[in-house]
Amino acid sequence: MNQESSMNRRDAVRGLALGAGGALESAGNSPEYQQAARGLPPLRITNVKAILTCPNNIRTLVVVKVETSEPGLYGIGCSTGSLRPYAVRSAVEDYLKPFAQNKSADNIEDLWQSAYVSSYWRNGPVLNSALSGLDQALWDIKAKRANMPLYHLLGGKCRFAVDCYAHAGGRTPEELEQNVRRYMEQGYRHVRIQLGGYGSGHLSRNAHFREAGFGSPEDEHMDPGPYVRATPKAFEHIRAKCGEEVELLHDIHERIPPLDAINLCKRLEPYRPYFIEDPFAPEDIGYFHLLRQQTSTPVAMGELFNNPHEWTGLITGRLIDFIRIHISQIGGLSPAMKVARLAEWFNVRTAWHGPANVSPVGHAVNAHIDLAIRNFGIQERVEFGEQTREVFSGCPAFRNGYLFVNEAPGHGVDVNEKAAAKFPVPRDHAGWWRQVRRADGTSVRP
Ligand code: GCO
Ligand code: MG
Repeated sequence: MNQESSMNRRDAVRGLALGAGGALESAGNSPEYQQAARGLPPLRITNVKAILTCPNNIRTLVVVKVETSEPGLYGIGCSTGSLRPYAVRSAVEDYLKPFAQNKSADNIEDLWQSAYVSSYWRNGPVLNSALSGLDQALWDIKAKRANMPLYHLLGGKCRFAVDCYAHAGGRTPEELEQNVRRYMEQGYRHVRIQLGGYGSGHLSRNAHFREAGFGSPEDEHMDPGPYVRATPKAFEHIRAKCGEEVELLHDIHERIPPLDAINLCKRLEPYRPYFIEDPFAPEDIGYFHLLRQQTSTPVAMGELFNNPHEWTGLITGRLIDFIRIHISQIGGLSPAMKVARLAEWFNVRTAWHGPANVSPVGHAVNAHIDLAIRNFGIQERVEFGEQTREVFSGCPAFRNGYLFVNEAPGHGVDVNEKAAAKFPVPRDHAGWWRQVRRADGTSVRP
């Protein structure tokens, strides 16, 4: 805390007390007085803006900067995830900004609750992402004011660092093995294994829809049979070659019919996966109780969830083992902490979604929560490319398979707006998510 701001605080207390004509009791009723008396002058939100950037040509990252009435005091929040960056920008600048401007930056929960219902219709990916930017920025500001790293405000550390899993891929079991070994040599104890891309589309033959001119030429092809036959063989190979110690994870990515997913989870049980992710589409969560009756393979779910109705039943019914929520998709840190606390009572662990379409700000927030909650499970991680680190300073660092947060006050990550502008959103950004089809052209989720 610098001298100037502590003087501001003293002046604020004095000014408020004097302004009330010395009648401290009546001044003491006002929230401004109560804050000033604690040593914190009232803080107002003065500006809310969305920053879009695409470093390393990965996914468009959207972060929100919230400026305050204290000169130089601002916070940054992550609004990345939705593949609709311009819609998120509009939600931030056309709706959240006028809503939040001039309101108190102090009462995060109250602001979250009122912003959440300010659109009446709620819980969609675009509005939730925008809200997350505001929410995380306000937590950043609060931790900066407290002069503490964010995890301290969440209760302090439950562990010294955050254990992570890396993504290994390979078109053949042998290629996959090489990549698993590479991560094991770097110290990773948890590795996700995928034979090729999600659903191993390279194993599917005869994309008849293409010959028939059905769909778009860039559509991908994937049939369940080759994938569900090859995946247990890949697990068998990796277990045989890489040993029993490494924990193996896998993402079905909702690409196969529910009963195929249940059978696959049963067939993978002998290889002791750490978790199998997204066996079903969010639309099919009713299948989880059937899966539970069939196999003890641990399951992870939730990266697409937006609405509390999607996760409360799965957690309280003990139908999943890891909750994979993409934190900006549910509206930020405030709701994520509630999910984590609910899950703790049911012994469901967290595995927050952490792919390339989470900004470094979002990765830092994930990690601060991971440090502070007892029921943390594992964290998905990505490399931050050189351009990403040019735009975002203070990115979390990886060592020996662990992630370490920056210990600066707040979540520790800042954005350089000039550098962000150097990497504009490419024109073909909408085409990043390709449609997958079965041989006959039927569309596959997602
Ligand atoms: C994961 C995810 C991602 C998503 C991506 C969609 O578990 O990491 O499934 O890879 O596919 O975030 O844009
Ligand atoms: Mg996934």
